[in-house]
Amino acid sequence: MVFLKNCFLCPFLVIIIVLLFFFNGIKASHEVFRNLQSLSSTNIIKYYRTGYHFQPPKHWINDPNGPMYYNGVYHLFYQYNPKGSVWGNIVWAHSVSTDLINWVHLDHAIYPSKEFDQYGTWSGSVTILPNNIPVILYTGIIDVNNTQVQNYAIPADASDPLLREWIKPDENPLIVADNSINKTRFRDPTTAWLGRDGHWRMVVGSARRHRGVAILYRSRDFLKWTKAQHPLHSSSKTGNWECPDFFPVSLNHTNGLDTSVDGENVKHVLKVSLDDTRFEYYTIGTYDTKNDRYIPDRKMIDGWKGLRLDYGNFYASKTFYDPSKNRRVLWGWANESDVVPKDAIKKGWAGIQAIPRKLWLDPSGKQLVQWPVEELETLRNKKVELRNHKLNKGEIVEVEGITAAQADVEVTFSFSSLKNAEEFDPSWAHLYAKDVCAIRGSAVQGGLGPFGLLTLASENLEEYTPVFFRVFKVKNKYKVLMCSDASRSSVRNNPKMYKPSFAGFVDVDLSDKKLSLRSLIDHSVVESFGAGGKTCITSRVYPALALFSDARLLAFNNGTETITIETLNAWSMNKPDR
Ligand code: DQQ
Repeated sequence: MVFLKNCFLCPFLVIIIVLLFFFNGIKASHEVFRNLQSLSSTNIIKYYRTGYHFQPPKHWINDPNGPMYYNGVYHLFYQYNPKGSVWGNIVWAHSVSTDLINWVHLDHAIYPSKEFDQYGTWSGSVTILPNNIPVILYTGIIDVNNTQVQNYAIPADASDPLLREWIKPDENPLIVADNSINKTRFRDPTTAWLGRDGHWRMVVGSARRHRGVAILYRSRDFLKWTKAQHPLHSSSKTGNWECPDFFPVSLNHTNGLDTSVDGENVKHVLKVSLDDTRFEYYTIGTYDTKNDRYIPDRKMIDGWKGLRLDYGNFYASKTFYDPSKNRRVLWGWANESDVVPKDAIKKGWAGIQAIPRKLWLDPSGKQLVQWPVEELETLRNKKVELRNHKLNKGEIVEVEGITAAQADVEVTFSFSSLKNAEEFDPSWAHLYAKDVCAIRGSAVQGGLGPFGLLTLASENLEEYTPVFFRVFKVKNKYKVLMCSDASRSSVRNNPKMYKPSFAGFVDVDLSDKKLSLRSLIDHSVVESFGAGGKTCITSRVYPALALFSDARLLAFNNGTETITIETLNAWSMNKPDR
């Protein structure tokens, strides 16, 4: 910090950080390796497979598609390569569950078979019509140039409790791009919502040059769709919008709302996935139903620096309304960080889904809050606790007695004063949180923090993934940084492995002088929820030493202010039965 003050190299540092950000090793979700995409793996490497996160027995997965609750069963479809461990040959794989935890894998629901999808069946959503028939809207690829159209599919037999077979009627494609639309950036239809005029609406992600666009369509009968004169929303310089998600949230309570709800005490959320950088952002705003436009609230940042559902490996996410528990549930794809295709082929699989999360509007109206679905707690097994444990500067404490490689840990830290918070260097003002975390990591001693957990740590701390807070002073206010830092997560010598210092700021009231953290640790994933789910970060990591029973879990403090672990509860997590 002293070094950074009056530093003539700082402008160059900032440029380097910005360049690193855009050329960060994260490749487009579906980088195409034609020679590898049908290379089936015979050997499945077990040590990075997760214990309780969703993943099929082998091969590549990406976006969650069309999640829904229908007649007592949860359905999760997802982009899947049945032939290999890199992106390609994409079908809609289909799994069902009655509790969001135990899943049964069924036959693929949708796969290329017709002229209107013969080159690909890409992402989309489900809408349950008022006659209780679920309809899938998905993107079909119709030629080698990746021309995209929007199609629909319906259950062959809606009385089959598992909806095993889906048919693609002859009216397809439902929507083709008109001349104003870039046909290769026209995909991922949302769940449709019903307006008060009795017409359906849905949006398709797209881009006009470098302006991200949510193209709005309307339909009376769900079959004939007409493009509205204006998009629902667009934003300059954000590039192609993938997997848009548009839904209402309540200003009064944490329950979810059905996608068609609007009116008093309701705000709307638009989330988009940015093709250019592989992260997502969302805004909260008003849905002007008269003009069919979405208007983000004044203080929302509608672009790269906007709010994120998750500041880590999390992409192409999608929510659905779960009427059985009156909640809105979010699914997101936690992509791999070992970005070399060779690694995926060696593993025999790639990609997992993050734990489904309940999501609602924070009472401030300024952001969303997320929390793992309560069903996850049924997997909690052996529990260990710490109470009122003090951590002075440089101290660590081990959380012993649980399976640290497959665990759920909830901790509340407290401190007696904010006066030791370090100054936030003004030259960081334009940096992303993750760049600040890269400069002020867990090993850099601070004032109030860094303190937090060392997850997936090896015997002699050669490897660890710290998840921690650091409190800064900015004028008379405080700024809380939360990091999930993969930079020391593996001693494996793979220069292509992506080991970012993921981070987000936490908008939290510190008047009670407490900060809470929950981390779901599962072999190659650490999924963390700061301050009750205000800031969420998922890291994918590949330890070489901290595997299975060799992994350790610790709490640490590397700041001058003494930190108290008020409560720490940690559980070994069971594997779901199925
Ligand atoms: N993945 C799908 C596309 C979507 C992208 C293809 C996002 O529909 O835009 O697998 O990861």
